[in-house]
Amino acid sequence: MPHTEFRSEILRHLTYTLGKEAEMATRYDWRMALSYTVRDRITESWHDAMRTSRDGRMKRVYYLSMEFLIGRLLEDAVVNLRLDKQAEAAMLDLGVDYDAVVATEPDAALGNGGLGRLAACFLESLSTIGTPAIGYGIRYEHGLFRQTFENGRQMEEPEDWLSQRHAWEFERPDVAFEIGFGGEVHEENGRCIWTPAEHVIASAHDTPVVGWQGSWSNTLRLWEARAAHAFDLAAFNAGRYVAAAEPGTLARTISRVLYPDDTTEQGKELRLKQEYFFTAASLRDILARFEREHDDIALLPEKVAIQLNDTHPAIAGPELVRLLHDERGIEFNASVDLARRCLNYTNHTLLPEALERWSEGLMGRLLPRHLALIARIDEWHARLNPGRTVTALEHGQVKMGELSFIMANRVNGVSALHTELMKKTVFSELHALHPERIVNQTNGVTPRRWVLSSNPRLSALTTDRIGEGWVDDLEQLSRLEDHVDDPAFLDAYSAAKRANKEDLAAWVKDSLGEKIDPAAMFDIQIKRLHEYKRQHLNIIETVALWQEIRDNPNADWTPRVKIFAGKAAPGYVFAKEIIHLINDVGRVLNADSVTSKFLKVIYPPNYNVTLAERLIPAADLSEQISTAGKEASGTGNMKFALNGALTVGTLDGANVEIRERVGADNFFLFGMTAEEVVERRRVENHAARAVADDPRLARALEAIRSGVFSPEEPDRYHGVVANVTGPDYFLVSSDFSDYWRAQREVDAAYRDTAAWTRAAALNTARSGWFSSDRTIRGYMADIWDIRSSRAFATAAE
Ligand code: 6GP
Repeated sequence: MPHTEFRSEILRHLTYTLGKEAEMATRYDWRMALSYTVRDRITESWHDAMRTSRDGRMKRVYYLSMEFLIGRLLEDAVVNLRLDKQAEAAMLDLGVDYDAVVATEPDAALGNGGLGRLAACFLESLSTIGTPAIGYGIRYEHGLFRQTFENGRQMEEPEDWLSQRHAWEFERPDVAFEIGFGGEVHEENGRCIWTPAEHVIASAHDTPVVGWQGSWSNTLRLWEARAAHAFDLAAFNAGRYVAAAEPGTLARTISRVLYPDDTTEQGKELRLKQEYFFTAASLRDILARFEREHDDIALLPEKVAIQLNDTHPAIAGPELVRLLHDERGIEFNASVDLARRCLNYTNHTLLPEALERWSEGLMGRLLPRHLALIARIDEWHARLNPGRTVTALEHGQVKMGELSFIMANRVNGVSALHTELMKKTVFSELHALHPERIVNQTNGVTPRRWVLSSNPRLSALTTDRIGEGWVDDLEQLSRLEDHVDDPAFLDAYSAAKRANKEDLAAWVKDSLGEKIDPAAMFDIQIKRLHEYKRQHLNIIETVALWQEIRDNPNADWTPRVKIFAGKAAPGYVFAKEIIHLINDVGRVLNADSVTSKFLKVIYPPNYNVTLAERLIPAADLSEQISTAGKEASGTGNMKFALNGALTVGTLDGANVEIRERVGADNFFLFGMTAEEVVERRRVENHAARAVADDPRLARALEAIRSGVFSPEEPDRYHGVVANVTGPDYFLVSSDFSDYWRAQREVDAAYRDTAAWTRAAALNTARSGWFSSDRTIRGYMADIWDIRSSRAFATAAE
């Protein structure tokens, strides 16, 4: 379609949907008009996809997740529909700056980190592959908090992406379910009847998720909580206006905020309510759809594959049993069997504090029927597996990991190492009982967002050399290997990287006022703040390097810019101290006239998907330095490798697989293995010994301890230093020397520009396996048992 037609559609939406005159339209108006125009293009393929799934009675994937970290949607949709040229030309014709308009879209942060972003990549890949799927989650009014810094300290402000209209969603007031809490259970004619004390309405909002080339779209269905009776008229008439609105306010609390924590259980009743709320609504929706299309409930496992994204929707097990047994009268064992054959569980972390547990008291109060069903599920499981007892209910607690495992057809880890550790540690007993149940599906990322749209320069170069088949068949990137000894290709590759770095430098100057040199190595660590991710190892090494440069300022240092970004959970004091320390160190180093030409520290606030899209294409070095055995997989590590950053990393999570693929020569390995970590912890005073053995580490820690970076409060970092020199559970001190060594190898390697560029290009060429399309195909084959999708249909033709 010519862009003139596109332009008139934009104008039509501006006039009739937004009710604005072109002369008076703001950037917001233009963005909305453009978004509606693009959305119209998705809607047809979306309807086609739904009709095809319905008419073909196709099996569907239901991805239940508390988090979908979708970020901005406009550019992604434009790129997937290949409308970029038209959209830009149309906006130009209208005298509107396309990029500025795109930049006004709020970043939808309905998630914390890896788990939520993975869910978003999966939905996009499911659409690209053409597999019928619905993502179910919560339509949080406030996404992840907005981070600012006040004198280097993290401050949290509420995020309010919905203060503007959300252009992509369709409200479905008619798709609503009543979700109950509390109350009583009684028996009638041998059947259990649960009479909840309280009800909340879950009402649906649908966002189409378009795949590559727009040929298939799936749905993201998010539930909003409303009161069953929003308004107390009697109270209002009595003049009690606030009290009159209370029922509505209380109910809405459930979908009000995203819990700002990705690894620790929030022992909050509200959290359990949120979990049940969205899980129960989704299951009812799933059964209603199934019953519209089929009349034999025995077909359920053939037609419905439910994926539980971590344990947050684990209540799905007992809830599905309740819907089948209590509400549909299916015999208990048959109900459990049916439910179990539909359900699958992905584990995303082995950190003990993140494995959800609820007290029996709370569960009994909020979900009395479910508590009883969990006990019966335990009995059922024990009967089938006599002799050994692993139960979900234990010592007055409901263990959601065990419950998910017992109720799942398949349980998966997210990298090879993580899956093996799952078998050996948290789920060793259940694994012994069900050795076929645990499978691995190493994570992946969508190349449409993480290369094509965010790194247009690299994309154009790649397409120029190998054609554009790589976009939905990422392993084709391997064909770039034929070019890595072609100087013209290497020049172009490094020119693209350099231009991305210049863009980033300009943005840093504009937004933070700091000047950074695009010729310096851009060394980036971006992720949630956590001790296991060891941002403190990185900043301590930075301090040690700064000290050496000061000792010897005339040496030929390799210039570096250390870039950090990430949020700490508001209640995680230690993580917030690390942020503060990084900012304090940055303040001193960036002002040091002797060293700052060699070393700077930059920490842009409010890390989100949009910022990641800006930073990753400009990275030279990717920091993946977690304590081995702790990072389940990582997905940022994959995005960096694809975009031609070399990794400095430990043998943890998917780093292991990245290194295997890109080659040991193109990866800077350091640190203890997961097994060595366990051994090292047993060594008495391991941290003190490490500090005694490494004068550089000792000196850096002493500077931090004595207030060199916090003269206004010299003992500010006593706690941090005491931790790293004392218990040091995450082995920062023990891994320091080897990290230092690896970093100096990085310095030397960076100086050989040609060799570095070749290694970077090899990272791109060999990372094609890390596409979420490959991951989704793995789930389809090993977990969901789905062989019919548009992709398969085409292959069969
Ligand atoms: C994260 C893991 O920490 C990360 O390693 C992995 O790549 C990602 O999940 C996707 O699998 N875990 C979470 O975000 C989380 O909240 C409960 O785990």
